[in-house]
Amino acid sequence: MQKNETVPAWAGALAGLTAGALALGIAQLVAGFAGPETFPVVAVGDAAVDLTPAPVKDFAINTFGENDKTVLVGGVLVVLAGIAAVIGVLARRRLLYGYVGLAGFGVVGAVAVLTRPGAGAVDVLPTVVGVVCGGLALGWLLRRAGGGLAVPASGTVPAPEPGAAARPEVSGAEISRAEVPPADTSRGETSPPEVSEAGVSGAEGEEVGGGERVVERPAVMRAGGATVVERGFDRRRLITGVAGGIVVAGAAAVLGRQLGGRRELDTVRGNLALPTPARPAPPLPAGTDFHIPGLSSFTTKNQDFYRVDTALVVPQVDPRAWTLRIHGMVDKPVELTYAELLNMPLTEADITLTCVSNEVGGPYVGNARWLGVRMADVLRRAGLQPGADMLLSTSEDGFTCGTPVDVVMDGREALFAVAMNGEALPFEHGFPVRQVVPGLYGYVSATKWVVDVKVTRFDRDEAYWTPRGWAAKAPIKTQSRIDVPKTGDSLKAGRTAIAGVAWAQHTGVEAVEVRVDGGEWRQARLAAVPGPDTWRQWALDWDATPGQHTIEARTTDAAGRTQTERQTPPAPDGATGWPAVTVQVA
Ligand SMILES: Nc1nc2c(c(=O)[nH]1)N[C@H]1C(S)=C(S)[C@@H](COP(=O)(O)O)O[C@H]1N2
Ligand SMILES: [Mo]
Repeated sequence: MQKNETVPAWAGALAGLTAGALALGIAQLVAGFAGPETFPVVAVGDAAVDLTPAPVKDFAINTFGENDKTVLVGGVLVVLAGIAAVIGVLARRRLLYGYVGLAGFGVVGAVAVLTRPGAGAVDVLPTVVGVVCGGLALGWLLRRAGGGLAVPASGTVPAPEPGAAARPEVSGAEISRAEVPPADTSRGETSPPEVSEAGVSGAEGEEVGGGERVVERPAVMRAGGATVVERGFDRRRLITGVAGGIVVAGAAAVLGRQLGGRRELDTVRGNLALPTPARPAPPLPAGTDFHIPGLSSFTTKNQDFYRVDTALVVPQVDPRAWTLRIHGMVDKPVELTYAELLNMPLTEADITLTCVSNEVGGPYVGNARWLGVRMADVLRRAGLQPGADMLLSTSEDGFTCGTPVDVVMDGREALFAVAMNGEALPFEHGFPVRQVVPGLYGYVSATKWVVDVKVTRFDRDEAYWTPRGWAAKAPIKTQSRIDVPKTGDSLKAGRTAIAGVAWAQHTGVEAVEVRVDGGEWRQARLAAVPGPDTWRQWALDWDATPGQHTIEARTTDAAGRTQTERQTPPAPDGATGWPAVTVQVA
């Protein structure tokens, strides 16, 4: 069958490259679930390493050193790109050639994956899905570049049928008035179109094999009563298609890498053996928890712990590659690996973390048992210079906290924490290392995924939230929260519990008082606490009488300061006011 190639070679190459990129992107995405070793490029690279004669290998290692893997994968990609371009050029002639080429790709990839140690049949999934998507993309792009278009014999274009599948002859071509340049139609009328019965039957016969034609002059074929005009090369539609394909390929690859990295780090995190602390926390005293239904438990489970950060995707930090750098106004800068950090004496402590954005009565507060190295120990290694008053800590994703030096050095359990409630930090809570400083709001102290601490001065440096309208220094304000009953609850008249939590970190909660409908303040009973750095449960029995009632609470800290009644919003340095709930009693 005669083929007219008007899609230029460069366009075919571009379509081939895009299809190849899409195949790899999708393969990477599927490999994100199936495991990084199932990504065909890696498998081919590994196989190539195994098949390479020793002298060549030695040459590569000597020449490229630690980069030899990168060079190898880069080499595989360059070869793949070249082949993909050739496949695209050939596919202009017959799409089938393109499919055969891509299938060849797939076979090589699949063989490489399957011959890796421990491979199973499902490991070919990334390769297969990738190649299929690449094939679909190739056909779609070449059709876009020069596809057919159905027009009735009169030469006018039918309106699009929404949702209706196009006839096989025009599959892939968009039937729309706007898509037909007026010149095309007139050209089709002035120069008698080629009417080719053979072409029609050929097209039908080749449908499965992908025999779409790409012809130069608009050709008209009669097919099933409709007339098909095949247009010439359409550069704009090719380029937009290529751009779309590249975007999808890139997004799939990035997502796949994210998923894959997460999977691998899950294993690393799960296999970490946490050292026993040099200073273990004593067992919790009896009676830290009243176990009243609806009352926050003394220790917040990791999966229930509030999460606040600026990270759109949770940073994936490999503890094997992690280091912590202490520099700035220090005698000698220090850089610690994860193993070195774990070799230092570890401290365990119960600490309640609070977010400055927490409204009165809000959920952004939680209490956990943290394990970590005292920040003071690490800082003393570096040697703090006089005049330094700020620790500017930076997370792996660039977030920063500014923490007062005197607070961290005053003996409290300010930690570079590695574990939370007996397990390595969850990714969301800063794995592998985060800061926890009792008494300071999270945004000025609790850097997750911390990698760098610059010892500096508040008059020289600014942390992330400071130019955004939040105070540079922000000790946690004494607060209380009523957990039961909740606003809007309907209660039965009679004895009922009013209970909640209260906090005054690093000072301690001395008293919580409760009043109903603005009446007398009554002392709540307080649960036990291990120290001054955690919240404290409180409870009071109340003889509820029918009607609507408002319950308020207020906390007094161990220094005798009662939380203020004055209501202020969270910005710039934490909300104030008494918590209140309103309930109906029947
Ligand atoms: N890297 C990083 N660390 C961060 C933040 C952040 O946005 N990025 N937010 C801080 C804030 S505002 C709070 S309140 C605490 C919350 O810690 P959590 O998510 O573990 O509860 O983390 C702090 N550490
Ligand atoms: Mo926060």
